Amino acid sequence: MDPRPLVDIAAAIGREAGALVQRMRASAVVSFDTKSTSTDVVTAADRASEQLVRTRLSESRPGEPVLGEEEGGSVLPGLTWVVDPIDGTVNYLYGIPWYSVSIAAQLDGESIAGAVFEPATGRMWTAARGHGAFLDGSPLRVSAATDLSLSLLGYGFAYRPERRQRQAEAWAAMSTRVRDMRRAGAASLDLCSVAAGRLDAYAEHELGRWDWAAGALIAAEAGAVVRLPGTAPELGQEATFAAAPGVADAMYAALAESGFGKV
Ligand code: LIP
Repeated sequence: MDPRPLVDIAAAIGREAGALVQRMRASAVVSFDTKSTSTDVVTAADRASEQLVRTRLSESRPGEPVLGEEEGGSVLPGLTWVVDPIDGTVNYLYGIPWYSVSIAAQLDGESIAGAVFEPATGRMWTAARGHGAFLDGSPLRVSAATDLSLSLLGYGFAYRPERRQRQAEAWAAMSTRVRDMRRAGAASLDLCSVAAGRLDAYAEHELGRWDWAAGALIAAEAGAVVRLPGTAPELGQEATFAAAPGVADAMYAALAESGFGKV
């Protein structure tokens, strides 16, 4: 299957859904509910975005299953669309312009096409498996970093307070191992940042498939070493990891030594 037409579909729908969430952000008080904890929010825009994406996919790819953060679903054998209607919802709620609409096509659970759209800037990140990664059509390549102590690490926190305390201890231990650290709040864009060399590495626990499905493919197609949940046992079963190849082994080992795998 040539994945490139699927990228075009994901990008077109992502751009339309992004325009919707941008209009909602600009024109209305953002109402929200909470999910797993009082800080795990979902806005009316999240729900409206996912409904639009589902409608457009049913029109362009009738009968293909969709797994979305707000309405659920399953990854089935064959092709499944994986959707995060707003990745970086807290940023969106606070008006911080670092959030995305992330849409991926997965074949038997593996991403083959992905588009991550930034509504606030209009930037479009894309990748098709085996065909490279792009930002607004320009090729992406990870950084040439080779020295862990001069690397920039992206990270994140889970929503549950008791786990955040343990994660903070691991991040504190990492802070003396790297140049610096960034917590930007949108996993899909953190993974795209690794693809663009804006981060040398990124790691986080408890991401949903919708958080990483497109961004991890973009990072991998840009040359990153990518370890998805269940494939990085030293970092914990729920860990997502991506890094420039020159620092990947050292970063992975440092995260394990810092207790990242035991939080
Ligand atoms: C978010 C991720 C972020 C993580 C947040 C949250 P959402 O996804 O993109 O990396 O730290 O806890 O999971 O909920 O905004 O789609």
